[in-house]
Amino acid sequence: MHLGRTTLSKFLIENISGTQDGAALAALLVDVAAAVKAISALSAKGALGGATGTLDTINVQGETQKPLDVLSNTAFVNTFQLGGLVAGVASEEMDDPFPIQPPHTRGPFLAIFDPLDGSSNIDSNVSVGSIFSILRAPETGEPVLQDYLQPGVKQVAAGYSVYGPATLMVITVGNGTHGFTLDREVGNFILTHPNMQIPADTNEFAINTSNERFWEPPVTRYIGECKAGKTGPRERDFNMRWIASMVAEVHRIMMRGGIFMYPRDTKDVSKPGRLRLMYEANPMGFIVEQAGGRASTGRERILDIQPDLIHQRVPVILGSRNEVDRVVHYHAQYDAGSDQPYESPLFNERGLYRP
Ligand code: AFP
Repeated sequence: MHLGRTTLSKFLIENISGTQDGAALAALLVDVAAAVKAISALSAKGALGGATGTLDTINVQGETQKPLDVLSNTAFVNTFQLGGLVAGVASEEMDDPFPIQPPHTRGPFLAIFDPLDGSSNIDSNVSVGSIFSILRAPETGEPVLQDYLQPGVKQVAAGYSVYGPATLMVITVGNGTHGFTLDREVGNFILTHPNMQIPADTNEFAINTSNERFWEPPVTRYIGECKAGKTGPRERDFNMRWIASMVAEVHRIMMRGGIFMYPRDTKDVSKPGRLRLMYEANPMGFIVEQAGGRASTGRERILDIQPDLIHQRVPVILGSRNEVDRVVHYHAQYDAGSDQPYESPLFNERGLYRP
């Protein structure tokens, strides 16, 4: 069923072009869509387009790069460099932020992105995606590292794309979260999911349970209660998913609810989490909150974190607000040394946490 033929461009003109920097932001998001289309075409070619396999290069994360990682990064960097709407970019695939230099024109924004999220899934043809975050650039001059290190609440736009059977873009500019599907025949993104809302409750959790022995007690408690199902304190059965592509997990949650968890664990105590704040947790946190969900580290709202490093990692617990609130409550109880049963006075008879 087509919800009409509102294109991304028409949507942006109608919804943001009249706001501060709105016209420039709308143009920037159209540029992002162009990069997404290019990556979608590359991804769809698979091995025929040289997008699979492994390179002999290692990125700043210490991860072996895939050709599609590098091709996607190039697509975004070229788009931003030629678009004249950003003053600098930062990427999962680049050690340091990259200022836009003459003869290219600088613009009023900074773009921070994970050009290809879920790289471990490329060769197995499982959905991957891109994630982006847009911040305001300094009024004048070349941006320096500190200019990028803004908390998530400062984002002016964020979004992700999913390269699956269909290619989708889901974006927010702070007035709700909206989904667009690529009509490949004409090359337009069509508004198919206006005002997305995440159900407040869910029976579905997503976590990499191979890390269970490294979890903190509140996470072990929460997942244990989910696995106990009808016979346990939650008195209902849960389902589990783990795709290992954050974009695909988040999109499933946007469509039917759920809780996604990559919590702090003791597997590598030098890393407070696996996921990166600036180009995974912050943009996804903005998108999820704008759809009525929550995004927390378990101990604080992700969008409130003051970043220290461009590739900083954080714990991520996001999705259906009543479940995220419950996990946050369990962390608070644990940190306070309280061993109250889960039916704490804060939870009503249905076991839902009431602030
Ligand atoms: P890659 O892009 O290196 O595949 O990492 C993807 C990711 O950052 C995120 O998209 C997944 O949710 C998570 O890592 C999967 O991590 P595990 O491989 O440890 O399950």
